[in-house]
Amino acid sequence: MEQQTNVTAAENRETPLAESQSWVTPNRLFFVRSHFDAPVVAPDDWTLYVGGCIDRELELSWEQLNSLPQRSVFVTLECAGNGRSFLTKKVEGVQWRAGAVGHAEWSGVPLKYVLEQAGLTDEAVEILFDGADTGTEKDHDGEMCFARSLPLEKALHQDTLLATRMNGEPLDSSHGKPVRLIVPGWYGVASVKWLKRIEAIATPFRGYFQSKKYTYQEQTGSGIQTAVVGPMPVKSEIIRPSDGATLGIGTNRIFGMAWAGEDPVGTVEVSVDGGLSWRQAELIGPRAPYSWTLWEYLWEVAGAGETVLMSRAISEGGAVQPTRHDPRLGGYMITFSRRTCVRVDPSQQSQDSLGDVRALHLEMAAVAEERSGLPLDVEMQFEMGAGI
Ligand SMILES: Nc1nc2c(c(=O)[nH]1)N[C@H]1C(S)=C(S)[C@@H](COP(=O)(O)O)O[C@H]1N2
Ligand SMILES: [Mo]
Repeated sequence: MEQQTNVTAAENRETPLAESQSWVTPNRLFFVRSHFDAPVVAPDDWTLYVGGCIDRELELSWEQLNSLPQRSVFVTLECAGNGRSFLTKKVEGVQWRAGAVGHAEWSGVPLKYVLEQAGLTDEAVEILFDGADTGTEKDHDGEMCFARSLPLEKALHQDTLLATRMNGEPLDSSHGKPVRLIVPGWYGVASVKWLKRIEAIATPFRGYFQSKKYTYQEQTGSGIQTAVVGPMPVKSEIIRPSDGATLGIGTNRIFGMAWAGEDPVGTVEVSVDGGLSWRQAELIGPRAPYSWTLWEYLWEVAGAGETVLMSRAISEGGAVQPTRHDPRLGGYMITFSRRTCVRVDPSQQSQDSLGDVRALHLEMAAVAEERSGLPLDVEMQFEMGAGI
């Protein structure tokens, strides 16, 4: 008889953005980034150990965790290496195209309730999170688990969750079943999956995924320093038309999404002349902290030719998406406005219209209705920093 394994193979898979219609990415389409094989952990066998600089050690069971108050937050999760294949100077790592990003409603227990139960001592400076997945990397000696830390302020924020559900469904094994961390507004690497251990630590963590990988160079007053990938900067993507597409004379719809880390998106601008001039796009549907916003621009095309489309997002706080990749960022934080080359064929007619917006609203309403039937104990507020 074949031996039963307690892992499923490591997997990296993109969200098919070109087919995106909705504000929420369906679970089955949501990108996956796993460095090691995914451990298979049943909720009944799961416990969460909490130790380190705390007053009371805890070992929480699945039931104990779920008896704590719950919260839901809509969050865009993006891998810090998303878009790496678009860099002109190749950098090692997964050669992602644009799809290592997705947007979901995450539900679970705010981490702060568990940390409050444990009681942080004055020595604690960071909270360290261990996943149950282990493996090796070629530039590291021996086996390790996936581990990352957070500064206290972010760990204690009410929206930082020990998440057990994704779009109302229990987490599946690729996304961290049964419990993962969700760190809203930060690159995906902070949101440790298959969470099994939390430790309050007295010195900053320098583990593999925090000091060897997921770092970049930063210019400071005292020279160049190494910084750890954390909050996501502002970024937008053109989803349709695709690069190399042929369009017709008439109205052509340019559609995409934009996100700005902890900030809501303020505005999105579109250029139909390779970045010489910019016009304002229309934002569609909800605009919220941590969440991407869908946008569109109806482009009236009178004549044949080839041109370059670009989009540029500006956060509510005024941060502007860059047009170039800063080489100091290496293979991470790839947010520059990319060029979408299109050709207008004078023998074709285009009649895209805002009718699509209505379809989108109907679809979002249907998702909301379906969601309201689920036994979610959620607090939803529309204030800054409180999800949507
Ligand atoms: N335990 C564990 N957590 C992890 C990872 C991992 O390999 N192991 N990958 C991280 C990275 S780099 C990203 S981008 C996100 C991806 O989350 P997803 O697979 O649910 O989309 O999970 C993060 N959490
Ligand atoms: Mo990632």
